[in-house]
Amino acid sequence: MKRLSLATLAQLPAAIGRPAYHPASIATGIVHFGPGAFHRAHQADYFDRLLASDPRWGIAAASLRTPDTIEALARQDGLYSLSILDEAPSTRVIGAHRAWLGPRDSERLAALLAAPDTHIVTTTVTEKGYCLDGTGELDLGHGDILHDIANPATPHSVIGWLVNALAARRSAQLRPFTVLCCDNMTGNGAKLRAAVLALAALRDADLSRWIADRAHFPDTMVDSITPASDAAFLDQTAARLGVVDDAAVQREGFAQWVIEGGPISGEPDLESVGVIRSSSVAGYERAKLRILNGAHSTLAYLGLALGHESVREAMTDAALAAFTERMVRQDVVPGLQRVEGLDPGAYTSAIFARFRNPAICHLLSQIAWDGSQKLPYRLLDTIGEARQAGRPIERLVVPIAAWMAFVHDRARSGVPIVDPLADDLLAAGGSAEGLVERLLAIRAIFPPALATDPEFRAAVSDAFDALAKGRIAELLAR
Ligand code: CS2
Repeated sequence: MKRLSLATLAQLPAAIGRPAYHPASIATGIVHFGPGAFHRAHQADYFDRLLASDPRWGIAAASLRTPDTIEALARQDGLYSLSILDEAPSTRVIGAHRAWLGPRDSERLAALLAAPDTHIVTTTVTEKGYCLDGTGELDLGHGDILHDIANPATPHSVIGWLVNALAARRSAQLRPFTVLCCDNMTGNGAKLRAAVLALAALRDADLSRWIADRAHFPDTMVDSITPASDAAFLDQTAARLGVVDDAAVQREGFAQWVIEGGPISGEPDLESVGVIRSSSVAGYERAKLRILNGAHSTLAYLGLALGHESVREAMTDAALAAFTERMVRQDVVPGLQRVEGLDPGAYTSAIFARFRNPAICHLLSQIAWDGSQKLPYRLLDTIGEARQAGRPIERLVVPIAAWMAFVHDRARSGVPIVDPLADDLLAAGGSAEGLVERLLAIRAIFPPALATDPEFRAAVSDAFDALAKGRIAELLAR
């Protein structure tokens, strides 16, 4: 079978959408770090629609670690298909990527980051890619950061790349680019900015001040359920397109991108393609992380324990679905601040409806990855605030205990855990005796105030014991 490329684009079936611009004639205005499925299905979709009216916003995609996606894009002239899986499914080809840079293309990447036409840098490197410690600040003991301090011109981390590129722009008397962090972290832009300033300050205090004064790192909220592209999906896509597409992605119809504040001069008009510019991104971000992602992680750890594979399957388990929804409505929503234009009740209902989308098979095991990085934003912040305000936590501790039981199960069975702290987790999770205390002692996950709170400790231990004794139904009835 032939492959998707500029040469085969014209042969695709009529039902497949294609770029409304000529991919070879667009300019590069965006550099993106981490071209995984979420970027290709979300930000690239917005830029693809923008390119129909403004050819300045092609993307250069950089992957600092894994070359697979980059190689697939290279084989396909940067083209890939996006399938929207909803009541009326559709597939269209995206041609927004104009450069694809792997771990060996450092010089080209540095040149693109320093180019006058590069106005925006976007990132989806997952929570762990920012090298932050348990308090959300740059971890100066992280191997990549130690490397970047010693070798500023050949960085390993995205933080090092941003500092180096901003230094080059300052030397060339160019404006800094705007950095849009698109990962699921509370205050994502502010955290990335603080990390960049911290590393820049170690190199040159004036550089750090220049970045602080001139560069923008708005907070963003990104949302669209994007299951990983497995072999079965790639086969179905090839059948639909009539050509092979190794970089194909799928997502639900719903997508949202909220960016803090208005655009500054020179930035693309993202509002024209549906991006929301808001002064209350923090509120949107918190609601999304705590309701959608918090419920996702809850369904993942409890659902896997109950033998379910996907979110939609877990949602057919009446006890599990009802427990998760009760936890969100009664324990998560009361802790959220009011956000203009966002009704938490209706928002929650819409999210649970999305989880039931029969066209999407989103694996719980995918959501269970990187629990150590996700739980703080998704559940522990809610629990910490609930304790301070005297709200109940008896339901909120159940997913935390379920994550601990998941770690224990993996440690006993020898099935690897996908998590940057996997070694620490497996070491702590071997024996059930004292496991809760050992995991609570990991400072990169549990803030001291929570880890030493007797009521929280007792509630987690109690829920973990119940899970260990197979009394999951009792917990779900809470
Ligand atoms: C999921 C998210 O994998 C996960 O942990 O919770 O990727 C989720 O699907 C997205 O944040 C939805 O916007």
